[in-house]
Amino acid sequence: MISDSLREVAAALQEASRLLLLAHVSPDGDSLGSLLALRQVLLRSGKQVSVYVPGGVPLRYQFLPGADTVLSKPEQLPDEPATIVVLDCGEWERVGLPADRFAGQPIVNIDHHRTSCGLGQANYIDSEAAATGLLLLRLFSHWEVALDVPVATCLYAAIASDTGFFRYSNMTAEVHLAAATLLTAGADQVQIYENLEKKSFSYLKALALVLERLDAFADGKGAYSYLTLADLDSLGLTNSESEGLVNYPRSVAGIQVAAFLVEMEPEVYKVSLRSRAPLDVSTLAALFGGGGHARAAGCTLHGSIDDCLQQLSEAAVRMG
Ligand SMILES: [Mn+2]
Repeated sequence: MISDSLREVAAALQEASRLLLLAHVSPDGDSLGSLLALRQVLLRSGKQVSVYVPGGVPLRYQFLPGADTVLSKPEQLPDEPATIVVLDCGEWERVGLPADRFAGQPIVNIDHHRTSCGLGQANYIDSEAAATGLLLLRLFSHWEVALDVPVATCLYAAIASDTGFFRYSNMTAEVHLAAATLLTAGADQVQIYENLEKKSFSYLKALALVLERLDAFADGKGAYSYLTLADLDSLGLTNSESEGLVNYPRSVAGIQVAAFLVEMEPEVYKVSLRSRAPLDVSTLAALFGGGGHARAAGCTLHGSIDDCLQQLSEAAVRMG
């Protein structure tokens, strides 16, 4: 069954001849796999397609077909008006470009974040879906796209990333069926796994520090760790490479909430939140202007690390 919103998005994309695909800052496997899968499919139907990822594609995603074509600096963005497609993201603040830059241009939004309300004139938002890659697979099957190895690789990487390789609580039968479809189309699961799991020397050094700092917060209800700008500097790590470190506090037995804080600018921390039921971290993140899913969300906090932790602790305790 095809929803009306999927039909509308499909029509808006078909009408467009020039498109600019965008996702969110600190790109993850779902956003990059989705961008590059959609790029391939649109190119095949003769459209002009640009993909923009602020700061470029992190090393472990560079194997994705088309990763070398991604624009990484705002000055590289094409001047001609285009249909703007925002994937895996529902807020302009997370896109990393001012919304008014695209005033008057058609906007299409495809996302699975619970806090998304639709940035575009055509929006396909399904907060129950495990990954944006899964939404694209639905779109491609509506279009009866013949999946080839590059598209299957990008979508498999997207879905594998957002499900922790098919282990998280967002897993469903549809996701397993999608994985089977993509493997049948030629996605190489071993190659994808090895690339996505690649770690740099500096990442592992950062992990050592993160584990050393691991501690409890919110009266023992939560576990956290953090990295400061000084740490990133001395380790030679970019803040986007710290993605995934929240899984260590998350794995502590008996906690309900996990937080990982990374300092983006002096006294500005990006906070990744994870939870086990019943605590809903999208509600916790929303208290600080952030958003996400019940089990995974994020926000930004201002102040010293101690200030930020205190704000989080108090809010988490209040949530009962
Ligand atoms: Mn996603």
